[in-house]
Amino acid sequence: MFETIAIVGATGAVGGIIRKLLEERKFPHQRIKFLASKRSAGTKLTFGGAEHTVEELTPEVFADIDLAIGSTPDDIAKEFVPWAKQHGCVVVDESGYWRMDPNVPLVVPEVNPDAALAHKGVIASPNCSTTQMVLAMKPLHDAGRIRRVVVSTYQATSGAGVAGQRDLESGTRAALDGAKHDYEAFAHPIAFNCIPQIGSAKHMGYTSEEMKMVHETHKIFGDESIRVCPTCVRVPVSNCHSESILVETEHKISVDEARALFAGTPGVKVVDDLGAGQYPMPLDCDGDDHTFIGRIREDLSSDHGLAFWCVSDNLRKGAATNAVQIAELLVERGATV
Ligand code: 11C
Repeated sequence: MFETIAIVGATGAVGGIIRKLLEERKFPHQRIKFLASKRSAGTKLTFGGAEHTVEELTPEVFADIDLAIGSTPDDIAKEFVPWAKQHGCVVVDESGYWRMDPNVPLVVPEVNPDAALAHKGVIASPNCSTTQMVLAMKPLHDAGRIRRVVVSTYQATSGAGVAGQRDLESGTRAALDGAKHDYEAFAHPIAFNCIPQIGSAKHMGYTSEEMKMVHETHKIFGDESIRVCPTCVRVPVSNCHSESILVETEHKISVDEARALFAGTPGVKVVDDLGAGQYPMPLDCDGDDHTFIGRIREDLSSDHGLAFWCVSDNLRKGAATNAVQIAELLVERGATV
């Protein structure tokens, strides 16, 4: 068990969900601390029926913390993780900063749990769009070895933080009223629009968000031969990322086999009856920890291809839930130091 645990970024949207999950899932601990920037220090939060005061994130605060779950911007994670390590505090980090560090395992507990056990003090949780895709890929890769993935994402505004969600609501209201709206999180209007750019221009015409999907997938499966072609698009949906995924496997997997494989995968729920109009949609998956899969069908353009639709709550399984599951895995397997 970790005696003293902490949430770093406790006042943020994902930090709030982590707090709720630790409470709901009765994460074992004796003391808990809530850490945030100087600006948010002093904020009162309730946990386990008691009121707690948010403390400022400083190097010294880690002296008596055994496990920290962090959800902060990359620059903050860059700074605080070494502070925590110096004090022997294990960190599960939700930011993008440490993910590709060779000394930091990148973990989705249903996909590569063993990687977490070899940690050197820090375990990273992947980008939300990667997490749901690798979870869906896992049973197909085990059964037929995936050679290639073509993925198009339909990403919710909550991925861009609270400002992204504010932009969707106030931008939509302004558009309906014929008024001007100054967008905070997006370079283009998100109301009644789709923006085919998430992150910055990074590599050969791909964005940073798209390249995260490529590199993180390789690291999680430990297999750089899987070819991944992503297109990441911001859509006017408040929460839950959707993905249209096409995988090509070495050994053919039929639609019925794929449906059975998905159904037997922990963390996955199949909703797949086109005739009855049943398939996963963001509004139905919001607030759920599962990753939902539907529209499973054969690829009409190749012999060994399968196409499907995948929806997951990007703030939960895409962020908070995955981080808490990593912490639970460390406790279950005794990898607490
Ligand atoms: C988005 N996926 O939807 C991003 C947010 O690397 O953790 C999360 C970025 C990250 O905009």
